[in-house]
Amino acid sequence: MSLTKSQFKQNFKRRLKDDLALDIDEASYFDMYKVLAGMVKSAYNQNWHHTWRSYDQQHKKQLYYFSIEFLPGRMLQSNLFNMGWLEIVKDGMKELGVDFEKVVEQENDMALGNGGLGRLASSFMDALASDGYAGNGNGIRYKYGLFKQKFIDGYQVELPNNWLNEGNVWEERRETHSVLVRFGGQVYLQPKNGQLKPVYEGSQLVKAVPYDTGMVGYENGVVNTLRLWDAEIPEDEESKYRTIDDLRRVEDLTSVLYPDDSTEDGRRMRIRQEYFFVSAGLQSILNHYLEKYDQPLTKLDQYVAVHINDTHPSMAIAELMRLLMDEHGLGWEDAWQVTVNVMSYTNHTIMAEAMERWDINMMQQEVPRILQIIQEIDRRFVLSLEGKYDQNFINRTRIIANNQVHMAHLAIIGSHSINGVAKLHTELLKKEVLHDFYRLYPERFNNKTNGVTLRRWMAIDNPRLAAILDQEIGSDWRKNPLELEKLLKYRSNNKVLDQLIAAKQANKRDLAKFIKQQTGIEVSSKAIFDVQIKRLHAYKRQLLNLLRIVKLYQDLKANPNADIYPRVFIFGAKAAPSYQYAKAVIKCINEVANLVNNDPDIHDKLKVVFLENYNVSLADRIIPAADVSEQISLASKEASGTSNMKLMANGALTVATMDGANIEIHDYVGDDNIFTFGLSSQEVYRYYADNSYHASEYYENDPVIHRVVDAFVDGTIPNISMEGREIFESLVQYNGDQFFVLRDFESYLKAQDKVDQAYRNPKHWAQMSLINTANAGHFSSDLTIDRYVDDVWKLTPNK
Ligand code: GPW
Repeated sequence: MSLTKSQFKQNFKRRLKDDLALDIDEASYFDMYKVLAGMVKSAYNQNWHHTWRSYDQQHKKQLYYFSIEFLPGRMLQSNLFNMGWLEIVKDGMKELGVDFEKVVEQENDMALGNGGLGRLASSFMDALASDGYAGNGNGIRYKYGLFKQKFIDGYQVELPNNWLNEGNVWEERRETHSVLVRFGGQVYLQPKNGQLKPVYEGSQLVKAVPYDTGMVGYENGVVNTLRLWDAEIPEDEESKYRTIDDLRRVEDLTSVLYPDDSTEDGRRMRIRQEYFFVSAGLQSILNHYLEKYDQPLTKLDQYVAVHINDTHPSMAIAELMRLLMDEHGLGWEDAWQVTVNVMSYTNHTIMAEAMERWDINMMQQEVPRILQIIQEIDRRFVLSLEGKYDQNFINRTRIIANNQVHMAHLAIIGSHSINGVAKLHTELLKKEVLHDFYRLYPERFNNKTNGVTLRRWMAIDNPRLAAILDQEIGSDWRKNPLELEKLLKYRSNNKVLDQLIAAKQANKRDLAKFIKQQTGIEVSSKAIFDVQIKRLHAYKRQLLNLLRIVKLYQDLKANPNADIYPRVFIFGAKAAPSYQYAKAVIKCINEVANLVNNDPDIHDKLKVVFLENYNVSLADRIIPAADVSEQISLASKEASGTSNMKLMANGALTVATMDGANIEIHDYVGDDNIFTFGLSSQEVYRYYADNSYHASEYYENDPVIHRVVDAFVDGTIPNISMEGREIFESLVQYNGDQFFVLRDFESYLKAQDKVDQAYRNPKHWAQMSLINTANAGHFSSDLTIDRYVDDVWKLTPNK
């Protein structure tokens, strides 16, 4: 896909004319975006075609990554970059007098995910293609992506995210690959040719239409497929859709992404969504396998791996059983063996409330045949344990209990591999949360620490840093991330350290400008840019950060000359619309921001900036400019975290609890290049065991905590009477402070004091920062994918 600058300029102008009948000076930025994206797509379509043809011809084993969320963000720059065109296009646009950034900004984020889980799925798509593996995505083409967040009077307001309204240049509707998915009705089993076959009454068929998007590998000619499904009424079933309700239930299947992160609100529509994309995906996999690979289904596991990203796609286990038995005539034992060998499962949380359990009656109504099969899996599972394990053990591990279907149990029993997403997380799964299953299937458990797309977060988003790296260690780190370690040689090289300082300064100036534009707030790029970007959740403890800001404010009010290094606190976070506590925290952060930013006593010492609508493209802007990365979840609660990795790669220093992947970051960079604090996960578990944590004691006995917590109810922070009360109560009520905010407060303050001191020595700070960047290669999703490929999916790379 080679292209020279003059070719690009010529083609671009010609296509503006051919496609839109416009000269460059008549075209809007949106016109230019569409034309440029169109050029990109026609250029990779050849390779896309090649890629799938070569998989089919070689009968290559293919992975299908099933995920109810994908979060690629904007794709124009990443596609250009992966094709090796980005620099040429940037230069060419400049010569044409076009502001390239404005063109880039025309693209709506593809925001079909909530947070880390969805972003991980997309970074895996990039890594699979870039490492040259046959790995495809399977998901839902939501009409509305994750809601747009606005702040009105400091409150979060959710607006619909109609990302498709101006069309989506990247996708391709593949009508001929449509399949039918059955919902509802009654199902009976009838003997037929020596097998029991289902007979359906009163069920409804929905047409699933795939929309495919090319997943372009980095400079290797590979283009894999992300297949997202839309729901339509089948042409010859129209007579069965009589009521508005019937119509709506089909529309709803793909209309909106559920905005809950880590909690399950147990909605009927969600079950239908899950079954919809799982059934459609598996049908299309089997159709393709039978047609193109022409092998018996008993060998499916040699050619197909299906990965389920958390439990949302776990009905895939029962659906594959159904297809193999009902549609293709396999017996239970054969089908089960194939299914377990094909399926693998990643768990992303230890929090019980985030574990999906579906009401059995709801499943009976929506997916009766699937429930039947799950009941049979459960029956056989129980049978296999009887006599070997006691009744309690069986009741704890079986899939169906108390009229609920426990989806994680289904996922574990039906998969050959179960992994956590960071070392600690996997250990906790084995020792605590899934211990019973670990006893049953120790060989199935393995760890796969998450990774991130360093090419996006460093090479594309932080060109100033990338230029320094290229000059000093060469540009191979893009393909081989561990090359970043070569940077360690320069840890005492003043020239390099100065360049790093200058690059960070310039990035901070860019962000400061953006902040001014978005919020009107003036921030100094000389201050420490202290960043916490992630979903708003109690366990992630944005409140801990906020309590410290309130303390600094009180300190400065009491002593305006207090020696505090100027700091800008930058937040980005959405709260699930139904999550009242999280929304109260947002309101409080916004009101503290108002208070602090407008108090003349504070000068420039503290600024608090809560940027609206945190999403991938906002992360693209914030991350290169961060000095400090807040990773302060209560130990044991954050399965991995991934913003910690992106931020360290960009040279931010981490303030970290020993949680999730922070522990591994700490292991790589060493104690001196990270600021750790807080309880360990063992200490947290000990508190649980003896029930000995009482937050009120910290409130009563620690005068600093007392004063800070009181600020939420004594009028210090204006306009938060309800929300301040809610936060206050959540902390001090009996058995309050579920996430040990007050317990970790003092230790957090100490860690932050060290940050404050360390930042005063710019050279030393730059050195620590360099060490973080140099170690970030370990957290590349390319390497994570290599480990999945070797241990779990057993794929071979493409030539
Ligand atoms: F609850 N994660 C997420 F486990 O973003 F399903 N959404 C979710 O619904 C869940 C987990 C679920 C996150 C984890 O909280 C984070 O620690 C992890 O880094 C990320 O998934 C990717 O593994």
